[in-house]
Amino acid sequence: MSGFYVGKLPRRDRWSAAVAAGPDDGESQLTKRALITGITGQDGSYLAEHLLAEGYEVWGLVRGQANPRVRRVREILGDVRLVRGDLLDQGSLISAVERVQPDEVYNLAAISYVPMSWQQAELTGEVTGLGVLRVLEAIRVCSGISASRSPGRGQIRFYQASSSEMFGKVRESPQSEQTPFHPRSPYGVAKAYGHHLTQNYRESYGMFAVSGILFNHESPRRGAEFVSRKVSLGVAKIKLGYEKQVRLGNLGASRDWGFAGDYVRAMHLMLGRDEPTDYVVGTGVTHSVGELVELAFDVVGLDWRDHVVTDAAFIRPAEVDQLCANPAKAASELGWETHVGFEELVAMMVEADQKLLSESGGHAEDSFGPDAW
Ligand code: NDP
Ligand code: GDR
Repeated sequence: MSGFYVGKLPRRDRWSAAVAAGPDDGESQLTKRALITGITGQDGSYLAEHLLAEGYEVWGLVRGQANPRVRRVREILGDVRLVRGDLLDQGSLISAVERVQPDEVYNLAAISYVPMSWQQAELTGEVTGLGVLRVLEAIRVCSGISASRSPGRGQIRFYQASSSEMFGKVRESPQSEQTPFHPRSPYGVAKAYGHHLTQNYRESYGMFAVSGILFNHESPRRGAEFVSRKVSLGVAKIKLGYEKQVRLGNLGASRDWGFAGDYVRAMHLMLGRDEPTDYVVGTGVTHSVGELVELAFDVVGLDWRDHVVTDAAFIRPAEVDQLCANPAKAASELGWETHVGFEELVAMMVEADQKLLSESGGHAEDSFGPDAW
């Protein structure tokens, strides 16, 4: 199927026409439409799969003239439609929202690799921070919302991908929706801006705009620069004889790690609530990087001490030492829970990378290389 398959009327007019046609032909019969920024990333792929399974029509925003990751999106997500746009370009976002006429917008796009945010701090501020403003403005302008004109029924609902990195040097543990922020990287600072701005658009304009404060979540689709995937790829390469060692930074840092497939369900649940509000999403259990490493080598029957080298090049200018979620609000109000535990997640990733490398002769297509900083 190609193009617009629900006719040429603008979205709001289609809703009016459906309501006018009577209760049997009303809103409930319209397929919901979601626009996802960051469709080529880990979460974009899992969220798109989830929404397609829920019966949504899913559109993904893709940047660039010939984005090489589009091929992977097409392989995993054949039914997703794509629209061009860039979080650096306000006009492109307005055009994308006008074209798609979404019911829901999920803003997952970001420069998301924390070390890169020190190397390209200004770009991180532009994409991860101001990009949120541009997406909110696109929705506001396309919806005709202003200080004197509130959104009506059927307004576009907005999800912002906030992060536990905002807690940074944590003031309390575990961290809840009430815990103050103390970000430790330009990335964390940019996310805090996007978080506050989302709240501000909710309060200023009455928009249905919410943030999910998500803790680390991983999968076999995780980028190779993040520690979980760097370790699972490293272990698989060592087991298969392609490498002898993996070089890592701070093994003492602790994170609350979960499975990405579980976390995208929470995003969708947040936009289905009657009232917009923010949620912390995590497991409530924390593990050190060292524990992750030991477990991953255990999966293939190797001793991590024979293969792991610590390298100062991977130590960050300022570290987030420990994160642990208090997901009580998400559990009680959204009914959200995890299905995949930490040990199962690590085994899943190591096994997936062994399969990937075995089938590709040692080449991991989406890898930036385990040494990439
Ligand atoms: P990824 O790094 O896998 O994906 C990031 C996405 O952002 C990619 O699709 C990338 O597209 C897109 N992007 C980057 N720059 C731009 C731009 N200028 N315009 C449009 N798109 C752009 O991230 P994840 O899937 O892991 O995370 C999704 C979101 O959730 C991010 O915002 C991240 O910061 C946040 N988050 C993630 C957590 C996690 O543990 N995974 C935890 C908490 C928050 P391209 O392919 O073109 O580069
Ligand atoms: P994080 O994830 O910074 O928490 O951000 P990452 O996996 O990069 O690091 C987690 C912890 O591992 C330590 N570490 C290493 N990290 C990397 N990448 N490479 C190494 O070699 C290495 N050695 C030790 C780090 O110091 C850190 O303490 C992720 C991203 O997805 C963000 O976008 C998201 O917002 C947060 O999770 C929640």
